[in-house]
Amino acid sequence: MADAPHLVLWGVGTSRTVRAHWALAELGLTYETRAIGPRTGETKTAEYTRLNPRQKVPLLQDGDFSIGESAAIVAYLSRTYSTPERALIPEAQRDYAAWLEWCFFIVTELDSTSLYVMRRHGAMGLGSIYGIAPEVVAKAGEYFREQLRHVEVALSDGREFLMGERFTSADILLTTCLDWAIAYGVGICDNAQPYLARMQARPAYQQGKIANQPPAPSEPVVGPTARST
Ligand SMILES: N[C@@H](CCC(=O)N[C@@H](CS)C(=O)NCC(=O)O)C(=O)O
Repeated sequence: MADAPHLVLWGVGTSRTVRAHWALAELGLTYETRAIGPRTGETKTAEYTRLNPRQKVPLLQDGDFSIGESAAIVAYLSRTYSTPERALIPEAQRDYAAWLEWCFFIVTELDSTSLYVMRRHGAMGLGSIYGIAPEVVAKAGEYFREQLRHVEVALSDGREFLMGERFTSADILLTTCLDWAIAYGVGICDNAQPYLARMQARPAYQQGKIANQPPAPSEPVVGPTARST
């Protein structure tokens, strides 16, 4: 029998890291978590930079193999560890192509071009680093809504999952973007609401959310050594 895999997932606390935690739960895999977070300095250590020169989370180690990019991690896990009962990628050639299309669309249009632009340039997000730009944030929100039309059309036939009858990793990517959009006050289309509720009800979604929680901050120092600033 093959040895059990030694999986280590780096990263917690973001809408990208939760994708990997959720996929690991869907596939029933055991893994270790290195609970590092963005903008804590933890992605910039020499040890982590050797693993991921991009200094980003999430990153998965599988033995001596490492892979970054949340969508790629989820796809790798499914290709490597799926079983007939638990698979996140369709096999048939055209279904596979359609799955790829959804994954690229979600990570490029909904995530990077819309929601992440809002995060980068919002006063509550990373605006202090990348520049506060209210007009850009508003336009990115509008763009998200426009692009979401493709999802609205797909879901209009009452399908359970984005690709029809089978849950795939595209559902993981889309759900995390819908959660993110709601958190940013960008409305989502009406038929995405029951879809989102179905995804959030999945036990693996809930396990992934718990695993993605950052560790509680350590107790504040009290007494004579405490600093008040
Ligand atoms: N496209 C990448 C984005 C990864 C990314 O930007 N991660 C952010 C957190 S969401 C990060 O690690 N930032 C590093 C830092 O700011 O320290 C993915 O989906 O994995």
